[in-house]
Amino acid sequence: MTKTREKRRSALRIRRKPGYRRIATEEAWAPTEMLELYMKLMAKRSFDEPGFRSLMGFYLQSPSERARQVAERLQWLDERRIRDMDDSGIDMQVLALTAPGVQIFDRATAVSIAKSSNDQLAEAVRTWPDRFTGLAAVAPQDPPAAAKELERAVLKLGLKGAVINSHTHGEYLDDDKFWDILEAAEALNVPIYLHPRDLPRTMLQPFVERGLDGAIYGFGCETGLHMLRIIVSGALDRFPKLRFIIGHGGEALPYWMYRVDYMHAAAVRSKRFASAKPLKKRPGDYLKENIYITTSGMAWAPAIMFAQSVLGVDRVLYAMDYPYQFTPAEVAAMDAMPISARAKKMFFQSNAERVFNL
Ligand code: 1DF
Ligand code: MN
Repeated sequence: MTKTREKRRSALRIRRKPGYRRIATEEAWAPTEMLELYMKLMAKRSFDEPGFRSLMGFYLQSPSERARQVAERLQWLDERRIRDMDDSGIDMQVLALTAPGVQIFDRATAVSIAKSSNDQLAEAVRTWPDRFTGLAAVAPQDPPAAAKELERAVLKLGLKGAVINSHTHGEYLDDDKFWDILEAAEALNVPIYLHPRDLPRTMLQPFVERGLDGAIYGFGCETGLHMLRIIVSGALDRFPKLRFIIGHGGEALPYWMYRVDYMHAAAVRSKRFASAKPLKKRPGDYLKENIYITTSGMAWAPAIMFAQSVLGVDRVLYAMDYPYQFTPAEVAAMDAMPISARAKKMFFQSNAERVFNL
């Protein structure tokens, strides 16, 4: 580390040896070819994906300096990224293909870009094994191919799970046509990181009218909904060992847990909602037993401590959401959280080691 970097880091009071490794678990990257394909799609007038245009149009086409920097950093899978990690006290990143990943593409393109991006990610992990690890991209557009790719990525490439960027062309993983993927993840004993993306057309309008369709609120609503759909569908009764990870403080679900449990039981009892079906456990039990949450974009001690108190300190993991929220100062704030040294090591290090089998 150069003198100025060392100074910058100490000005932020990020301790060099805090007594744990800081593992950031929702860190985004993008192959240049994929961003080029995004640009090509957006150049087509017939490409009718307003949510995607709102999101990726900003990062790839706006003159904003922040957008330009994010787009550039997404493509760094080398020393430049490691320098940012050093500056912010991050020892290791769990990398995932940025949203919406391959899920915006047609089936053939999605299958092919998932493979090539997993190969590139695995190459970076091989080069810097103590700094990078990663999750496999898969194409839900082709569930059997996605299951096979997950198997290849885990068994041959050493990746640690799958990332699925929420809906695929407006469809959700609770639909049993996607269950090849859930079955493969359970059999391989790897987690699925359910990450937000641009809203489907069916949800977009009321959010976009007030600029709420992005990470400010829309992402959380849609991804929380997706996770809850999976829970109430019974998918986790079918795949009881399957583990999901959701970011952003659990997309508000821990806060909702009491009400969801109450209302789900009431709905099943009263038969008022034909599609509310009985489950083996309460919805909140799946949240506590099948789901882990991360703190991407939610570096806020009260929310984190609340989640730890309802889910358990073993289920809440640190994430930064680099480069979208490259905020070195949050690391110092998280170091200073008023929780025990043991809980802090679990938060930054050992939960991630266990969940991702590092
Ligand atoms: C944003 C946020 C974009 C997250 C992301 O991927 C993303 C954003 C396109 O702020 O526009 O992953 N996020 O996870 O909060
Ligand atoms: Mn993210």
